Amino acid sequence: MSITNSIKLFTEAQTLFPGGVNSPVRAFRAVGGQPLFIERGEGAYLFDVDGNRYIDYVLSWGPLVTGHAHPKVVAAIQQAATRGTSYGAPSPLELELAKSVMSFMPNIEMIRFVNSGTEATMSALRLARAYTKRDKIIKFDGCYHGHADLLLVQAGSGVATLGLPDSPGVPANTVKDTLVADFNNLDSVEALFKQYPDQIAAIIVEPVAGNMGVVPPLPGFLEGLRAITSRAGSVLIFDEVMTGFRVHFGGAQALYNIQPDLTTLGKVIGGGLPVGAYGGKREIMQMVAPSGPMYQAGTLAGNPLAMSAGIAALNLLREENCWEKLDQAAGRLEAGIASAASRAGIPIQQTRVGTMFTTFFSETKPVDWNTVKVADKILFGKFFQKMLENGVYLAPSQFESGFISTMHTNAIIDKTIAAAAEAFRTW
Ligand code: HOZ
Repeated sequence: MSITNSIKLFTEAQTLFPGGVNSPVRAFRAVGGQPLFIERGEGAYLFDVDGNRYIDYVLSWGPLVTGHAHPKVVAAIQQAATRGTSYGAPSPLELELAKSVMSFMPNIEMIRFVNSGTEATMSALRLARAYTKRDKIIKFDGCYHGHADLLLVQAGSGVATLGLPDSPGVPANTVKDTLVADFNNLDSVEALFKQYPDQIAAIIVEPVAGNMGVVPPLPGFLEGLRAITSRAGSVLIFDEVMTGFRVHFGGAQALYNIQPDLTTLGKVIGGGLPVGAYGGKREIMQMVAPSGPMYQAGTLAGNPLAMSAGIAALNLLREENCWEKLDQAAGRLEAGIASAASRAGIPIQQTRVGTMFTTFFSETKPVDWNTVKVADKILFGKFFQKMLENGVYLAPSQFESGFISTMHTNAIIDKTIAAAAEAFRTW
């Protein structure tokens, strides 16, 4: 497999962009080799600039649940573009996407569209602080909620991938009210509420952790967070930027039947265009300007192209009634990789919830950051490279999630399983 053109482009990119990329995990630092430069995506496939084809399980880090360049999503974007690319004024498209999102997630009574998941989480936390008139927030070790200063504390995703001790440039004062608890450990949460009575504005959680690799919540964990926050008068925020429409079309809140106060979204609801959103209880959302005093704004918020792509993508999910098919395809992949590893005597922990999955090279069941970080990153890198050689594009980090789309047919899944078997056979 030649990647000559990617090599040339990466050499130049390193003179233009820090590390040659515009988002750190893309640089392949955790898996060796160098990033592939992509020419186009189609269905379940990515094509690089050297003409190599890969089955794609990154899917733009989650958004592309209907695959690359779905004709209906593309048509929606094309039609929208002919009517102008941004108005800086309300459009009917915003109402349509809002109502569509709410039909999948009825806990969202009011919503505000923003441009990224980072914007969504930082705004939701500002809102929770405004609503409760408290300053402290709790996040979980290994969870990642975007790169806003107040959340870059013991974060997953790129921060964990690069082994960074969080980020310089974040003033100590900005994070002095960010408390960290252990995922799946209610005692660690209770201890913080005991230590800071009446001071905690919110808990923000990835209800299925995806940014330390996929780590499902243990039974009772999310229920416990709901009970603790209700008792303490704190806001429970489900960060469903990744899990929304991914662990279930109604997100983790539908899958586990928990009612968060606020939800943050992104990825799938933009159909592959940049978007984010936060929403939830009307009483809380009415604090947002201009109906209330909590200020948050955005020039491109509610962008007509992003709204149109999101509407088309969610319509496809609704019309095709395809959850079962997606879930089965992901289950087939999960079982196939697990059995290929077991036949080769290679210990892995294969996790999956809905369409999100991770292969951990570990003998330890992943339940939190402590049990995740012991996974063998070198072996993951080896697996990643072997899969790539066999035409399968996985997330280039042990601490990320893989994703499936409606374009991943059983035949494509079986090819992936065969690639994994081949990788393990030649281990
Ligand atoms: N933080 C993103 C995934 N968890 C990575 C985004 C990217 O590198 O494109």
